[in-house]
Amino acid sequence: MNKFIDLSKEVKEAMEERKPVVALESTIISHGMPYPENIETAKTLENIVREHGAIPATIAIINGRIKIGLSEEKLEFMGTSKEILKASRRDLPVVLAKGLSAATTVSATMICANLAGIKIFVTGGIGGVHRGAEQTFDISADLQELANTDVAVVCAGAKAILDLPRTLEYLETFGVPVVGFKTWEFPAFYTRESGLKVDYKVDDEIEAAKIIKIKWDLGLKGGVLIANPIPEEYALDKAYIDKAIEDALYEAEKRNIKGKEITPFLLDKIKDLTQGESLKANIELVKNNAHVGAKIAIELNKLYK
Ligand code: PSU
Ligand code: MN
Repeated sequence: MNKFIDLSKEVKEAMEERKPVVALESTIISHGMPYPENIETAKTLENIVREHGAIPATIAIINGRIKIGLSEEKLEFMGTSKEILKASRRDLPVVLAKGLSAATTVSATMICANLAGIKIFVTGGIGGVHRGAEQTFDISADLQELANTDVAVVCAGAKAILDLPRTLEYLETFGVPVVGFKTWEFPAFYTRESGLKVDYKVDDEIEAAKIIKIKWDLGLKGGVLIANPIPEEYALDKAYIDKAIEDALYEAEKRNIKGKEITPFLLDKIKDLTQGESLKANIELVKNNAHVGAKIAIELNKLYK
């Protein structure tokens, strides 16, 4: 194992026994949700993965060490400490060298998962091309990671805080398959619809696993994005959430929020503007992704045996 990584006992045993393992990110815990919902959700996700017979591996950096599999105490730390940075690819070496603690974004989680040999990663939404990127150049490092790192990501699409058409164009350019899970529409996180089509729909986890395996068997580097829409009963009304997003974006611009602060700022603002409804939807969609991700991990594991 890579010398910067500490595996939890549960994850270490799972890797040794070649059991299916599912990576989970920590930015959602430290910067994506308020306390205590963040920690409750993190624990629930782990349990969902276990119920299906896979092993959860929540990833974070604590005191300069990459931790794969977090104890309850460490989850608590990630969910409450004010000292936690937000680390994507560019931050990793600095955070390790300085012995700091950081939550890992989709990008950094993919890197760490790949180092540990974990192939499936469940999150809520990925970062993407921000609205106005033609001016700001703000394009999430998540997209380059999907282009380069061999980890499949299960998400509920991307939020309409982003420029979704350009996000999909970017993924196409960099050869990332975007596959709708039981849908032809690219989901927009809080809603099942975005008005944008995906190129392919899969009907079950077996088909998703096959696509992932064949991509790597062909020697094509990079990820596969499995877009799994929020369950109907938890989806928010599109007009309602779009308005909250517009208002949050306006507020961010007024306050000149930029760079890595913008995504957490918008998430928090949208939560306030919707009186917590967006948070509820967020929790339910990640749980749904955990169900699907665990089953894909199990199917992929079978294909490698
Ligand atoms: N989208 C969410 N919740 C999140 C994030 C995205 O709904 O917590 C986090 C993820 O960790 C993602 C990161 O990788 O934000 C993207 O940040 P940026 O836009 O700065 O690249
Ligand atoms: Mn950015």
